[in-house]
Amino acid sequence: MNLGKEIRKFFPALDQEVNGHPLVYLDNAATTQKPVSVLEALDKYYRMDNSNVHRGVHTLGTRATDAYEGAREKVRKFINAKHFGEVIFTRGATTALNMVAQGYARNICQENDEIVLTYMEHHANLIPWQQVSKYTKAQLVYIPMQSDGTMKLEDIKKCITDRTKIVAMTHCSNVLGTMNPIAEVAKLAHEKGAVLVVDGAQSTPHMSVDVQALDCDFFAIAGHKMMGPTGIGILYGKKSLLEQMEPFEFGGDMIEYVHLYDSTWNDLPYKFEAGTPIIAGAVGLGAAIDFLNEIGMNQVQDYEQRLVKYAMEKLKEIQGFVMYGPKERSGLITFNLEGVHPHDVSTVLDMDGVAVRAGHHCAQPLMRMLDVTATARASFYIYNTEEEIDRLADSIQNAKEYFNHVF
Ligand code: 7TS
Repeated sequence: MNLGKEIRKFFPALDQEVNGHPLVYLDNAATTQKPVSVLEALDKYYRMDNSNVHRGVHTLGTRATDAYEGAREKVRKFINAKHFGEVIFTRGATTALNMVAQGYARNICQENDEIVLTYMEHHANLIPWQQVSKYTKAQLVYIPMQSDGTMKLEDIKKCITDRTKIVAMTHCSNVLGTMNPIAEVAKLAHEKGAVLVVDGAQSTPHMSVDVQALDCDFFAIAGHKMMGPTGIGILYGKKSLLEQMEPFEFGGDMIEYVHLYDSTWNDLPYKFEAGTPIIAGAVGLGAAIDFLNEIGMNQVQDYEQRLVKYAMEKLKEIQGFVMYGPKERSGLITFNLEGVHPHDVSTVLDMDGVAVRAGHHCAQPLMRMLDVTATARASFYIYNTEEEIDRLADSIQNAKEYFNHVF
């Protein structure tokens, strides 16, 4: 299947006009559009199979359970997890990271221990660690960052010491597009007996992820950023660590035996899936994975690399265009236009039907490092085209002229 123009027909939301112009959707790092197959999988589930899972022995209950557990197996294969029990369905990447911080790190960290972080973390992989630090008195240590938004391996190495208990790092920055060397960091962390928690929200939709090859200990995924529905995410964890980890929520399905004053927990992964799980969300995510598998993740990454390189060349020609992040990056461009507030840029772009995000992108410490309060960001996916990037460039040029004229 050809990406770009040809694949767009599978995404109904792309086929609309916004403010009198064909929509150019470039806010894929926030969330992606959904193909018909995902919409149909959700529809079919609710129309035909809707039932609770792991409970009734009736036919619909069995179908719903098969669909839910079938989706888990699709995720397991997609990220190459070793065991089925290592794939836990969560509400999103944020929940997955909070589960590790609260259920694992809070119990193993003590005063004088260190939690190593980067300046480019999304708040979802930052605030949970601040909370662990407040509770345990473990110190937060930040790895120095270069002006292009990358980190040197030697700096990473220096920060990971015998005191390090946790290294928490994004695989791919949602602002800079920096792709971090997770497999190397895993080696450094493990040499010091530390555990590596990876925020995979911005990598999993765009490249092939193999959690065994990366050798990360925990890995968080957001389903809605890879064409799945909202409200579904994944926590991957190594079995031995998940077995040590405390449940995040308590109630039905996560128990083995319940007594009046104490209870024991179910096996993995159910120990971490209290209550009625996100059944339809998992089924939708399974359909999104089928769609991505049909394309192939290497093709996805190659295509997005082509798009981002084209966009970088095109946009740098605009006078006053300031781009943040390294040359080698994932498929997004975070930028400012000299003299124009990014919210104004995105408002003018929206008038031309071009959707980009403006703001701090849930990375306030990084904004301070870049010495800005906010930026605009265009982020690409498999259905975007070079023509759309031309529209983005024209619209940014319009914004520049509009504001230069008005002020
Ligand atoms: N981690 C990273 C790197 C992210 O980019 C995001 C969301 C999350 C975690 C949280 O994911 P959630 O699904 O649990 O919310 N990032 C963005 C963004 O860049 N613009 O909107 C949401």
